[in-house]
Parts: sequence; C-alpha cells; structure tokens
Amino acid sequence: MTLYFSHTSPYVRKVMVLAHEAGLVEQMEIVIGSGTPLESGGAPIEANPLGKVPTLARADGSAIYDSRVICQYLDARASAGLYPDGQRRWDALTLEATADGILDAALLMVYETRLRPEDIRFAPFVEGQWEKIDRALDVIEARWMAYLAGPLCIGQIALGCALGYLDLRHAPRDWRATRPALAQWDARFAARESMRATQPPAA
Ligand SMILES: N[C@@H](CCC(=O)N[C@@H](CS)C(=O)NCC(=O)O)C(=O)O
Repeated sequence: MTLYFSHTSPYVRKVMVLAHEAGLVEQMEIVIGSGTPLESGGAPIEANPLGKVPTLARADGSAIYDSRVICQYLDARASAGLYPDGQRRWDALTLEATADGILDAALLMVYETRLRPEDIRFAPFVEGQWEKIDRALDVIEARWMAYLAGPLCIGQIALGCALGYLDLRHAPRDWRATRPALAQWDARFAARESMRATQPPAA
C-alpha cells in the first residue's frame, strides 16, 4: 500500500496513528504528496481528483480516500477493533466527526491567513471558524469525558490528532485554559507510542 503523506497534515496523522495501533505501518510505503487549494503540489490528483492527502493506493493500484474511509479500511484489514459495536459505535463516529470538524475549521483558519492576500482577508470568517472549535471543545469537556475514559477507538484517535493540530497551528488560542479535564486526557493520550511516533515537526 502507498500512503500519500504530509508531515503536518492532521488527517494523515489520524491514518498513521491508526496504522500504528493496528500494526500495519510496515505494510505502508510513504510518499510525500501535499498541496494546497491553490496548488496541488505533489498531491496525487490522478488517484484523488480532490488533490488532498491522505490518499491510499492499495496493492492492486486502486485508490481510496479520505481519512475516514482509509481508517475504516485499515481497521477492517487488521481486524483491529477500533470501531466498536452497538451504541458505542455511533458515539465513536460522532466523536470522530466532531474532531474532523474541529480540523476542518482549524485548517480553514490556516488557509485564510496563509493563502489569502492580506488585503482581502476577512477576520470575522476566521473568528467564526474558531467559534466552532470553541463550542466543540466545550461540549467534549462537558459531556464526553466518561466516554474518553473507555477503550481506544477511532473517535479518540481523531480527537488526539485534532488537539495536536491546535497546538501546532493555534497555540496562542490556548484551548486548555478552560478545559482541565480534556487537557488531562490529552496529556495521557499524547504519551501513547502511536502519538509520539507521529508527532509533527514544530510549526
Ligand atoms: N476530509 C479530508 C480532508 C483532507 C485534507 O483537507 N487534507 C489537506 C491537508 S491537511 C489537503 O490535502 N489539502 C489540499 C487541498 O485542500 O487542496 C480527510 O479527512 O482526509
């Protein structure tokens, strides 16, 4: 399998953390392939017309994307059990969707400031994205801590990667300041071997 990869993409990190946890890293060849909405760069547009990473080319050459599809594929391939059954499954998927939504908003903030020329930037758009992140983190602090104390699943992996990306790109916003329980969970989760092995380079 070939994984189109970027060192700083939090969606790629999700896939890599899951691959570590599922014992599949050795089966994956890594190819750097990142771009932006303005320039597809090394992104594999022949494999993924959206020009995004992660994209996984399977052994037969067929490609799958995005991170949610790749994570489910790898979990099924290794029978890793990171997608629980019963009610916990819907919780896991909702937590993953919440974490991915945090990432989508955090990435839009980065694109708005890095890609858009200064004279046409729109600060309320950036703040609107941060409000989504703020609300999502408040809900996790208030309602999800009992779930997070349970067995490892895709929701926790996605959340760990989302919090790591906030630290990488939006550290001055200090998400921990009003969320002590989540901060404590993150400190424990970030110490996992899979998280340490996939740590992005400093911003
Ligand atoms: N929903 C996608 C998001 C992937 C994504 O946005 N990746 C970024 C890198 S962090 C990318 O490739 N951006 C290039 C672009 O938007 O053209 C997933 O979960 O994989």
